[in-house]
Amino acid sequence: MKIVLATHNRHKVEEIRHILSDLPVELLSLDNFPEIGEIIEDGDTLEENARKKARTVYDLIQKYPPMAEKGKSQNILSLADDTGLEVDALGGRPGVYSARYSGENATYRENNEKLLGELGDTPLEKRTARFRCVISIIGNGVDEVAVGEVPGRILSRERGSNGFGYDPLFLPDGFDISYAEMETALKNKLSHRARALEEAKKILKRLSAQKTSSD
Ligand code: ITT
Repeated sequence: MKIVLATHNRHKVEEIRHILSDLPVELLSLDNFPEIGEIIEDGDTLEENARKKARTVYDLIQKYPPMAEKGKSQNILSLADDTGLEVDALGGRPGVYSARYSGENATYRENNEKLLGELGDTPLEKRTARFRCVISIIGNGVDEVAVGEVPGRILSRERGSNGFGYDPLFLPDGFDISYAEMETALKNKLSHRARALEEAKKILKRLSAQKTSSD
């Protein structure tokens, strides 16, 4: 079975590759399909966006010459995630708008600065938040969703330089280091994406068993 990771975010590709490395599947990324450009994420929910990304990529690769040969695309799935940071003191924002919180094409730094500004001097105990990751898996007759969440708090200054996005501001519950202060292997073990991918793995194992029994 082949799985195309429907994301242009190289940090995500690395995380997902690492976490799925024990599955007997071939992982392809959008680097294998250079014609596929940015996909507009205009859904109202993380699930809508994840499904749109996975569906768009799945439909486009059907037309891609090597895949369009009869039968080749039967064995392929597309997997996308959409992730949001939900901050309780901000009524759940930025949530589905996490990528463009401070405007279209915002940098990670600009988004983090906006978050710090909006939270102002809110005390740490009231800076509760969660990362929520929704994964969509689309294939021939397949449309599945897996979800993973990690609760935590938003720090009052950036800490650490690993990871990406809001990692330097996120203190997961049960830890006194931010996501960005963690070794990659630790973040990959406990993150929202890791949790969603564990669920996704169960789905992929079930699909692969069904496929084998119908071959
Ligand atoms: P794709 O849509 O191409 O997959 P993206 O970077 O747009 O990549 P999302 O829409 O899923 O990713 O994520 C929205 C934003 O949430 C993203 O720009 C980051 O700022 C942040 N984000 C996502 N996953 C994160 C993580 O593991 N750690 C920190 N921030 C994250």
